[in-house]
Amino acid sequence: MTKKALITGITGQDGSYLSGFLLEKGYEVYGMVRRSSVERFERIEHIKDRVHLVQGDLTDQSSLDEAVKEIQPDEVYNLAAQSFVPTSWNQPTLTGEITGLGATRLLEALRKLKPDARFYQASSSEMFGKVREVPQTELTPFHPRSPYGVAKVYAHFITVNYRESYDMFACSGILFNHESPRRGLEFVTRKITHGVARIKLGLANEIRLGNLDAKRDWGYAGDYVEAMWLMLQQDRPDDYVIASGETHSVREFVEAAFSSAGLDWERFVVLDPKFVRPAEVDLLIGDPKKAREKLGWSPKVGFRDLVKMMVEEDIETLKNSISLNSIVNT
Ligand code: NAP
Ligand code: G4F
Repeated sequence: MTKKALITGITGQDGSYLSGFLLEKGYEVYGMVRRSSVERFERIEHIKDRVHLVQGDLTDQSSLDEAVKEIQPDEVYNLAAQSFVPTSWNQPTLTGEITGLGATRLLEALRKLKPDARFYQASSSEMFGKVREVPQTELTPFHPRSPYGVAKVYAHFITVNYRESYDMFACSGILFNHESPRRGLEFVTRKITHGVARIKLGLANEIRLGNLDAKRDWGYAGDYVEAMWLMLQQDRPDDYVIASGETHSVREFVEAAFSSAGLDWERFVVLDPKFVRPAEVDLLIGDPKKAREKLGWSPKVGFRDLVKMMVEEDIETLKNSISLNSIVNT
């Protein structure tokens, strides 16, 4: 029988890749979307006709109950969140409501209305924050450094708790940073690659950035959604670190992005204290050993190829929109 998957956050980066992946596997895909005065479906435009969109919001229990009751999903992927770390200092309680308590609301809906559904929680390497060991594993203690990280720790442990209290098939994927041409423009990787594309095409002459020394373990989002699915296909629910096992500084990302467009980054990057955070996560590097051994998962796209893919696609997309505009204006 065709399996049904419900994805919260389907309009986000990961939601768009996961829905494409599950459609390829033959799933009937349901995606939760929030009401908005303008539709923001660009990331799922190519599959919009093949997925069922249901209105709902992680801050609203009744919409979650209704969705679960109606759909009766076999698998639920909770990807929705206020996911931008700097915003979590400006909107700490909203971040807690969505990113933290949202997970409990969804788990409650499942406990009451579809307790045998398999549940995936989008946990984050931000939970490690001020890291207690290098590299970070499933057993490394958490020390979050932002309201976002704190909310993710809560959501992580409520997932563990529902597994232990109610015997639910609930898993957390502790995913390290993963990027793609569909990444939001506010995150540093896409801010850089989009900025490089604008500079290359003569549309800008600088990129303003904060801390270039921060190090992240960056992978490709298209690879990481497979790991989410694999977790829900196991005999037992468990938590897994999903990472590349390599770390690079923001400065290295900048150098690689400018050099893949044939540009010298030092002529264009301006340091701006506005983008420095009140508390920084200095170094993230994950150990994906458990995922490799138990899920048979490993990433396919490496750091340099990821940067190149993002720069090339940003240049291509901008070029196309410039020529489209010039046709419209003639
Ligand atoms: P994203 O692009 O920011 O997408 C977030 C999604 O959540 C969007 O679809 C957004 O909808 C939705 N959303 C926000 N508030 C909501 C609410 N109140 N109710 C329902 N939906 C809501 O994030 P992403 O990069 O795809 O990440 C997916 C998940 O993985 C997030 O939980 C993130 O925190 C986590 N994570 C990401 C990474 C990473 O490196 N990307 C690493 C670890 C963990 P709108 O389109 O309407 O805004
Ligand atoms: O790209 P970022 O904003 O991602 P961050 O904070 O690591 O969070 C992302 O990954 C997490 C997984 O670890 C997810 F849970 C979370 O939802 C999100 O997807 O910033 C990366 C680094 C930071 O150290 C930041 O200080 O880049 C540094 N940075 C330097 N200049 C900047 C900038 N970040 C942004 N966004 N903008 C800058 O101008």
